[in-house]
Amino acid sequence: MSRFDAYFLMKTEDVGEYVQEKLHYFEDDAKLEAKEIGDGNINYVFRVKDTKSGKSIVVKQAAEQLRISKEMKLSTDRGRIEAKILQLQESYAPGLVPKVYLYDEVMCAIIMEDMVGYTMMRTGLVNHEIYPKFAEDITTFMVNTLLPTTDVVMNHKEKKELVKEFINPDLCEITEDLVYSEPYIDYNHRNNVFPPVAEFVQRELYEDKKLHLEAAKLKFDFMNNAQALIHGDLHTGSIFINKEHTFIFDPEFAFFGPIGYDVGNVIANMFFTWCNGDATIDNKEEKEKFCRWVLDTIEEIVDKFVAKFRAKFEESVTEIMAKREGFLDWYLDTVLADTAGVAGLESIRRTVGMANVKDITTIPDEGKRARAEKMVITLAKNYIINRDKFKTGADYRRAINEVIQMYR
Ligand code: SR1
Ligand code: MG
Repeated sequence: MSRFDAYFLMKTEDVGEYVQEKLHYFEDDAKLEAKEIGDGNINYVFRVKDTKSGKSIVVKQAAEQLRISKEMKLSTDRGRIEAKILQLQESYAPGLVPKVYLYDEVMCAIIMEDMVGYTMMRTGLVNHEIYPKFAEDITTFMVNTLLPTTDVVMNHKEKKELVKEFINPDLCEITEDLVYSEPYIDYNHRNNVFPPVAEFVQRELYEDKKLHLEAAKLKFDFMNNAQALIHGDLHTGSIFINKEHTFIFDPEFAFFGPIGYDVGNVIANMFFTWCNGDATIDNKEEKEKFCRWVLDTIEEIVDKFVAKFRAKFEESVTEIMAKREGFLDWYLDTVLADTAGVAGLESIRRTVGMANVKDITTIPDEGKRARAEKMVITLAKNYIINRDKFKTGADYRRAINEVIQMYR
């Protein structure tokens, strides 16, 4: 009998003993220290370190109540989904996700590789760090993990089996509410609207019926387009990075959904970074350098994604009808339209919805923050309404430059 034979929410003082019981990773005489390092909205994340050898490991435990709101409850099955998808992603994109050492169904905990020497990307970006390899790594990750799980490549029966395993109703419901609905109609009264932009939000989001219709269409795409096994929450808080390499983690929102959901999330979150740099860097050259890198990266992400997607499609397509002339162009066009639509929805929800981002909320000057929020929302509406027109990195750059000019 062990005290870890029945679920309870661990505290820092439990985690060392827990790891020693479950895994032969540290020596028996290791001097273990644990620290809670999670800053997400949902789970508890501990780093356990042996002060004698310097080795460390991470334990992520799913609680029934969310950190962001004790009233929100979620099935702890998300831990199983996360452990399973991390193992699958490791096989498709080796080295780009942390290694899973163990998933414990009883404690709903994953024991995984500690990404030592890496920083959470959002934190690094808010400190205006530049990551030259990011566009390369993130596009490799997306293309290599997404395309192989589509019907273009995967055997259809095998894919249907995986769809069953990755049914993720509780976490999908969060996205359906927080991303696709509440930013337009605040029916749960949990939007966080920055008071200086309240009138703007009222007019531009709550009263724009044309926008509501487009958000509704995209919501039904999210719910019904089981295109690929997506990460489901690919923002800069789900990435650990340094100047040489990138790790993508935290895929607990994974399910079979539209590829554009992941790509759009990355693009939207990079523009929050631009807003932060533009509003908070005092030194002119430094600001120009950082902001230019962000825009170059957005452009590169789109173009590299398209190029790698085309190449991998050609090399790995197995489905007989998907090999017909013109299919790849049509298929990629739908992915790119979803990408722009989701970039818009993610931009809006992180600005006015329940789960905001530090890039925007830490802008200390009220006027600059309000300007940033208006820019994000204006750009986002363009992405959503004109989503069929965003096909290249240059299309994004043009739209971003237009909005920058508009708010000069
Ligand atoms: C209630 S959870 C709020 C948000 O945090 C996660 O990272 C997801 O993005 C979710 O929408
Ligand atoms: Mg997360």
